This record gives sequence, structure tokens and C-alpha cells, in this order.
Amino acid sequence: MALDNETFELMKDSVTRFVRDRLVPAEDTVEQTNEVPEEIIQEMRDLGLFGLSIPEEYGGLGLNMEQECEVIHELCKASLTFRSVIGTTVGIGSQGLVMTGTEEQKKQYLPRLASGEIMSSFCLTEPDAGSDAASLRTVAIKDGDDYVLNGTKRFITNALRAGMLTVMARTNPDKKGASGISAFLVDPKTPGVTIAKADEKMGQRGTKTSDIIFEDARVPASALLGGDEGQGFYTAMKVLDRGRLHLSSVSTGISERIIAEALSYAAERKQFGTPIGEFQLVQAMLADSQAELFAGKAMTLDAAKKYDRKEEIAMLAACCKMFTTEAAGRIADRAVQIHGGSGYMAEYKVERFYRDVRLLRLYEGTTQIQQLVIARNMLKSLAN
Ligand code: COS
Repeated sequence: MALDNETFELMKDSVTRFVRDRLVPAEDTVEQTNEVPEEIIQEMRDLGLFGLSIPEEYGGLGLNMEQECEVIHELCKASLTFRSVIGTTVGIGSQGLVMTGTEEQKKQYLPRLASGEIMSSFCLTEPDAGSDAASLRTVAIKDGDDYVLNGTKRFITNALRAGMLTVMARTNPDKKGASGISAFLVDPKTPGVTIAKADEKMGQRGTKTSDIIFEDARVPASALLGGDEGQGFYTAMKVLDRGRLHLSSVSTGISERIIAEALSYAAERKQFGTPIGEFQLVQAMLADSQAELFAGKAMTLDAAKKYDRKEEIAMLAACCKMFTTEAAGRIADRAVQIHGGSGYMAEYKVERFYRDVRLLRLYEGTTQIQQLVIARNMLKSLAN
């Protein structure tokens, strides 16, 4: 599935204008209030941003992965908080349903997710299961026609805003590893589901993450994603492979913005009677950042095209996520350096972006997990 080129270019242009005219001017308000204004969320709905990755037959725009990456890159030239509002619905929160849901489940949720009437969250991480996702302990025990959920999920983005949770839980507690895990589509209003208050974080103010506690939360058997027990971990891994391409575009988008901030500062700021951009040591920092941005964009779009051709991309997605998120960290660090003392001041955007991009190397798999995935796949290819 893909949007035709002409419609896609028009859509992308409208995102570029939205970023320039609406999102960038609202960045300071979001930072000060720790909230994204409701009228901006409504404009995101009107632009169809919640439905980017949802097939047209269910009311979405049905972009392919390459197109999604291009749009997310554009969107992330503004504060990453804005992307976070749609991110879980476009990415990890809905894609398990798109990939493996039954027709009934798709009809139940996808049109409302695509319109932005409801948002979704992806519930994998737990207090004792982060990188080691297969050790999760939340259980979903069959009881008559229902499943009863007990456990705690941690750092769940948009839990407070969500109308649908994709929850990974152990349906077979006797099976310790991946194969005992199933996925469920859960209404957060289900009795026994508690969404905790929003976490306080280092950056990305205005994004909402929280714990979710399940205490004897009873869901019907029809909430089992795809109707098959034991598939939850594999679905989560496939969703994360795809999500890592999405996040690579998040990283390249904000990197491009940060470079623009550093470049305009370097062109204007004078020292020793000269714009500092004329100094070769400053130029070296700008050039390194620009080359890393180019490499990150190229590799992400290349992997996205392969994904669209249904090629195996687990290793490539991990390469992209590792490279682009680490590069974003270096690019933000250089931008602060180019700004000198001003770069440490909240008045300049690079101080905020430096904090915001730190998360990129942590969520949806740390850099170390990406390295592990890359190396394991290399070794596997040797064995074959
Ligand atoms: N697609 C499909 N299946 C996959 C897969 C993928 N990309 N990666 C692994 N699997 C399968 C394996 O084939 C294996 O199948 P079997 O049960 O048939 O043997 C199973 O899943 C378990 O895989 P593996 O043995 O590699 O699991 P490990 O527990 O050793 O590690 C990692 C898996 C570390 C890769 C996984 O736990 C992970 O990605 N952790 C990070 C989680 C994460 O990103 N969290 C962020 C929170 S969400 S914002």
C-alpha cells in the first residue's frame, strides 16, 4: 500500500507548512506548560497524521514505510513532543493490530485510531523487563470466556491519552521465554486498569509516559490479538523492527533542525571580528554533522524501501536506529558547542534539543540492544 506520488507530495508539503507555521511557534508554550495545546492535536487529526500508517480501507492514509519515514522526518523538524502525540498510534501502538489483527479487531479499532478519535499505546516494558523483554511477568490467565490480567507496565507513552492498549502478557506462565507471551487489545477503561500519573523526565516536556497497573482486569477472549496465544513476543519484535525505522526518521528530522539552528548561529555570531562560521574548527563541526545527517537519511530510506519490498530488515533497522540516534546525540552536542556558553542557556533551543534527543538512544531498544541484534544477525548469516 502507498499513496500516489502527487497526493503524497501535497500531503508532505502540508506537513512542512504545519511545522513552520504552527508547531515551531508553539514550542515554547509546550516547554513551559508541559502540555500540547488541544487545538494543535485537532489540527493533527485534520491533517490525517494519526492515520499515516493505517490502510486506506480502515480510514487511514495508507503510506508505505518510505513515505512514512519522509513525513516523520519533516514533522520532527519541530520539537519531538509533537511527534510523540501521534507516534504510538502511527507506530508501535497500532502496527501489531495492522499486521496480525483479525478482521473484527481491525474494524473495531483502526478507523477510530486513523481519525485520531482514540490513541494507542504499546505496553511491553515492565519494572523488571526492559531490554530483556522476553522476561516480562504480566500474566493473562484464561478464565471461562475471558482473560484476567495482572501486572505492571512501565514508561508507557501516551497511556494517559490512549483509548486502546496493545498489552504483551504471559498466557502460559509455565513457559518462561518468548513463546508463552500473547498480545491483547485492551480498553484502558476496563475495571482493574489504573493509569498512574505522568512521569517527570529529563526532556521532551509535554510527552506523557506512565505506569499502567493491571489488577484482575478482565478482558474478553476476543481481545487476544489475532486470536492466537503465544504470538505476542514475535509480533512485538516485528513491530519494533518497523518502529526502529520510524525512530530513525525521528532522529534525522530533529538532527536537520538542530543543524539549522547551529548554522544560523554560526553565521550570525561574531568573535574576533568575524562570524564564527568562518573559523575552520567550527566548520569542521558543521561538516561532520551534515555528513552524518546525509548518511542517516540515506540508510533509513534505503532500509524503508527494502521493508516495502518485503525484504528482511531486522538487522538493517537496528543499524539505522543505532547510527541515527547516536548521530543525533553527537549533532546536538556539537550544536551546543558551536553556541558556546549560550548553548547551555534555556533561551536557545539547542539546550532543549540536547536533552530531548538523549531519549532516542534509549527507547525502542537501547544502542546496546541494536548492537546485539546486528551482531546476532551477522553470526546467523555466517551459520546459514
Ligand atoms: N522478528 C521476529 N521474531 C523475532 C525477532 C524479530 N525481529 N527477533 C527475535 N525473534 C524471535 C526469535 O526467532 C525467537 O524465536 P523462537 O522462540 O522460535 O526461538 C524469539 O523471538 C526469541 O528471540 P531471542 O532468543 O533473540 O530473544 P532474546 O530474549 O535473547 O532477545 C531481544 C531478544 C534482546 C532482541 C529483545 O528482547 C529486544 O528487542 N529487546 C529490547 C526490547 C525493546 O526494544 N524494548 C523497548 C520497549 S518498547 S518502547
